[in-house]
Amino acid sequence: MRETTRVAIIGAGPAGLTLALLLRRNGIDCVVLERRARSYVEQRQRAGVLDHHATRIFDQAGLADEILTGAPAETLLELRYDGSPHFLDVPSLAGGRPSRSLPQQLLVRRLLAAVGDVRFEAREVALHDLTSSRPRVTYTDADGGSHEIACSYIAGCDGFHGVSRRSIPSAAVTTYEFDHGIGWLTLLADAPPPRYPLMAISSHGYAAQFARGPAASRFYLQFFADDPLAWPSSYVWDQLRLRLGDPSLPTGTITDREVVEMRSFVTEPMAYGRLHLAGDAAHIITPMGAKGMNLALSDAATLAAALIDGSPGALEAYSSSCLARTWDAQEFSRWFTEMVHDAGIADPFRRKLARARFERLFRSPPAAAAFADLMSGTDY
Ligand code: RFL
Repeated sequence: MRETTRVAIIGAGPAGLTLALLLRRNGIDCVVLERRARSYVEQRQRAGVLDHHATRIFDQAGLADEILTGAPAETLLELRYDGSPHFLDVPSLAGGRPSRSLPQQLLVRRLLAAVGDVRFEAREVALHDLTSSRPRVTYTDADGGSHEIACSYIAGCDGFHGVSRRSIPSAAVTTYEFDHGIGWLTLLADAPPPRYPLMAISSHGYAAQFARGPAASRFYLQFFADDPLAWPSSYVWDQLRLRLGDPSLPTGTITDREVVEMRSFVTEPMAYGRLHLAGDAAHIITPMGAKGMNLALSDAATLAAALIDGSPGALEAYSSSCLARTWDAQEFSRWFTEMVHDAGIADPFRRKLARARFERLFRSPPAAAAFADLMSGTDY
């Protein structure tokens, strides 16, 4: 089957769906191809915070009711150091710019409902003629039918393992990779969430606890040499109690366990011919600072604005404006990563630096304001 559209979007994650929604609401025709089934996409649990910059994307597009309803504004952030609590009022420090708590799977469900038509279970997606004025996408549907879509632009929103970035000749891009040398066990548990997002720094290693709805928590636990997926639940809870400095931490059924290796990756430029990459397809970042999903949404909004504008200049500026924001977030995430993990490393000099970095946040109002500005999402 052959058809035409203005924009072919590969991937129905936060980036692809936000792009599709913004384009369709502005009268631009697009087709969204997703490799997975709808039920899988709707249930994939990952991020939980929309920073203020990302919430503004939906506000400014008149989509706040559809997308943000009921998502509570974040208030305080707790940084616990060796069991001793310290609080930062991030929204106030950032000049009244609160982030909102919205689990990624709920955001994706709302986006799917607002976007409407998405083609799930699209297999063997392939991109063709990217440097021509009429690129094409081919794919096979769930029943084995072959399809070809001719379009003006392709948006590669298919995540880090997708096909879009791999369709660019390697000589046309530069990639930057960094392994932070840190691993986390991440858990979802039916355990009461903390009152405020909680990050705990200790010589036993980093731990954190965040709300995932009214009765569930996501926990993070840094691991060192052994395989944390083999840890018995009793050991997991012992370690959480120790590092969070909370001997009476309420436990619950662990519903999911995953290992996260802290890696960063950036592709430059984020475009090749008529293909534009957005979100994890172009860059990944450590979860410190919670910027992954937010960068994906910001890319989508920038790309939508350029496609709506339609001028060659707007599309040419897409990559550099997204990369500036991406590197800013990478630097913040690395800075934050060192601050909360270096208390557990062998090097005493770096342990002292990390402690000084932490204390500066509570001694210096401009330092706290700069931190809060980055947490809330810089408005550029
Ligand atoms: P996604 O969400 O990976 O979506 C890409 C979509 O493309 C589909 N796809 C294909 N479709 C068609 N053809 C192909 N060949 C395809 N290949 C792939 C996939 O099935 C998928 O539906 O990318 P997107 O839209 O760029 O969004 C990025 C975010 O999902 C990601 O940055 C965040 O989840 C990262 N992340 C976090 N970000 C935050 O902002 N705050 C957090 O607290 C946070 N926590 C996390 C995270 C990521 C995690 N994992 C597992 C990677 C916690 C975890 C555990």
